[in-house]
Amino acid sequence: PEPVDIPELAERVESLAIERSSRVEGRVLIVEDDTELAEHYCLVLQSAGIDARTVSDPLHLMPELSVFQPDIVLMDVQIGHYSGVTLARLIRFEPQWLSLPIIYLSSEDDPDNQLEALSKGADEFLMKPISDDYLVRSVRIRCYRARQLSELMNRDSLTGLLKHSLIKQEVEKELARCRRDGHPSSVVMLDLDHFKQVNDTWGHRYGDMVIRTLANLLRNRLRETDMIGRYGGEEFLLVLPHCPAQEAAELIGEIAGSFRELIFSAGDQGFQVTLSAGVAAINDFTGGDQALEAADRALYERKRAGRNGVTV
Ligand code: GH3
Ligand code: MG
Ligand code: MG
Ligand code: MG
Ligand code: MG
Repeated sequence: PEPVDIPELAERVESLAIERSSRVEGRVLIVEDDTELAEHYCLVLQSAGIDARTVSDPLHLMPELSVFQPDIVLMDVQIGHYSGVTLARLIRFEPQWLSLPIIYLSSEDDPDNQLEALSKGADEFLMKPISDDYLVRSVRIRCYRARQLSELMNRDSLTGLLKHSLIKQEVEKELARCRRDGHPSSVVMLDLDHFKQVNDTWGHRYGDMVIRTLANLLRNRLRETDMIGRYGGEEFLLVLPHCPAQEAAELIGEIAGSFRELIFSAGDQGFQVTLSAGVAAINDFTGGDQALEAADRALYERKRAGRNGVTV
C-alpha cells in the first residue's frame, strides 16, 4: 500500500473537521463600539447561518453573555473608554466563563502588546482588516472546537450525562422559563437503593455498570427536551419541562418498574436493583434550590416508606 504522508493526512483530517464544522450553527457575541462595523460582522456571520449578536455598551456585556450563551466572543481592543483587555478580565472573573474563547479582533501588531492582552485572559488575535470569507470560516472552526470542548467538560465521563453544576443551572433556567410562560414543569431526584450493598456484594465494577445502565434507560425513555444529570455518585437529577408533577411521578414510576425487572449478570449469577425517586413541581417555588430541596425531601420520604418507588 502507498504510504500516506503526514501533511496529506493532516490535510484530510482538517478538511473533515472543517466540513463538520460547516454544519455547526455557532453563537457569536461581537463586542464592538463601532456600530457600523459591528453590524457588518453580524450580517456577514448571520448570512452564513451563524447566530451573531452585538454589544456596543460594555455595561450590557455580562447580562448579554448570560442570556445569549455564546460559543465564542469576538472582542474589539478598545470599546469606548474601556479596554477590551479589562473586559476580558471581567468575563474571566465569572467561573462560568472561564473556558469561553475570547478572540480579539484588532489591528494591534506589536507582539508585546499582543502578549500583554493575552496574559489578561483572552485566547488569541484575529487581525483587522479581516475579509468576510476569512471571518466566517475562522469563526465556524472556533465554534465547532468550543462546542467539542464544552461537551467534554460538561459531561460526566461514566454516563455521558450532565455534570452536577450544569444540571443545577438547568433547574434555574427552567424555573425562569416557567415563570415567563406559565407552563408546569417538574424536577426529579433519583437515588439507587442499598447501593453500598451492591458494591460490597458484587464489586465496584458491577456497581458502575448498574449506574451506566440506568443512565441509558433514562436517556431512552425521556424526551429529547428533558435534561438528565448525574447529581452525585448514584444520584440523578432530572428536569422535565412541560410535565406536571403527577405525570412526572407516573412516568418515573414506569421507569422504576422497568429498572427493577432488569437482571444484571455477574459471572453465572444475577442480581437486581431498585431505585427511589422524589418529584417536585418547579412552579411551586421561587428558587431552584427550594425546588431541589422539595424533591430531596420527597426522595427521603420514599426511602423511609420502604424505597423502590416514587413520592411526590
Ligand atoms: P439508600 O437506599 O439509603 O440510598 O442506601 P445506599 O446504600 O444507596 O446509600 P447511599 O445512597 O448513601 O450510598 C451511596 C453508595 O453508592 C456509596 C458508594 O459506595 C456508592 N457509589 C457512589 N458513587 C459510585 C460510583 O460512581 N460507582 C459505584 N460503583 N458506586 C458508587
Ligand atoms: Mg473600538
Ligand atoms: Mg441515601
Ligand atoms: Mg442510594
Ligand atoms: Mg445516594
